[in-house]
Amino acid sequence: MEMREELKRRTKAVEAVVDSYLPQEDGHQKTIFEAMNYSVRAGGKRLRPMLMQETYRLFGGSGREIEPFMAAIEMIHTSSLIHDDLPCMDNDELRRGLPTTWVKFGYDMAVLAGDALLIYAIETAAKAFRMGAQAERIGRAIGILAEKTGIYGMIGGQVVDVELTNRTIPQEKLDFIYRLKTGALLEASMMIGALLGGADEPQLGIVEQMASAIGLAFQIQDDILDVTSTPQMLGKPVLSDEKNHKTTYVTLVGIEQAKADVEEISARAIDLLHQLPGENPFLEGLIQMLVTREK
Ligand code: GRG
Repeated sequence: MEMREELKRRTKAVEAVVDSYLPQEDGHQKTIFEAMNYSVRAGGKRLRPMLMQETYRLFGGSGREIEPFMAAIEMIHTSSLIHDDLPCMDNDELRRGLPTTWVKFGYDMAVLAGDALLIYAIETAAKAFRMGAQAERIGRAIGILAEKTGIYGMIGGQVVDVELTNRTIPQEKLDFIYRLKTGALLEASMMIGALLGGADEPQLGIVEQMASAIGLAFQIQDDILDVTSTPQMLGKPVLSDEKNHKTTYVTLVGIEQAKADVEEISARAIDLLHQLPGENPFLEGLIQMLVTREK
């Protein structure tokens, strides 16, 4: 399989699914629809819905009830990016090569667009109840989505990250931030794919550990790229961690050790993948590509 070509093809297919769940841009509240759609359609790797769908396929899933969840996870991810870019957080003006939502629509509308996407994601995921006979699994998947997004997941991680800005963070706290802020949504993506694909409890546990390792390797690679890449390549400013006086994995252990750790952690993720039944060579290739990515 030519991974790059296949990745392009599957990214397009995932994008079509996500797009089909976005709101129509009419009515008195049209501005919020425009801000939501602008932010989701700005591009991005569509990694979370893709990991969700591929994990679903790994467990033999072949229905359509996964699709509203694919859209929902991308909406939640986008809502977090909108809020992360705000002047009160990272104060970034460029994201995915385009003006950030607050630059384009104003601070007030960007706050609302983030809020709107967050709750519209749940409204969207609930549409799965009308599509499949797995009501119990769908209910549980919505629970996972909320938990991994909220105070015990991404938002919890962001809170510690914001609180510790301008301070030196010990490794143990940095691991906590990465596990929650970045890892939790990847865990939700892969766990929901596994759950709706038919995984049992022990398998779900392995998927959670695998996704957590992918999240950690992914975030460390993000730190590496912030130092080694270019704005053209990333579609956002580089050296933003330094600008924001942030402790990162790279500032703690140095660039060479960070690169070695990415390799080791991603090998652990692949080992866990091999413990699961079924085969999905594309998923394996995707995990490899993610952690060696250049953007
Ligand atoms: C409103 C739900 C909500 C949350 C607010 C701001 C915040 C709390 C959380 C920030 C979480 C965050 C931005 C974590 C960083 C995760 C990360 C590495 C993002 C980049 O992901 P990519 O590379 O981006 O997948 P693309 O653009 O490809 O989609």
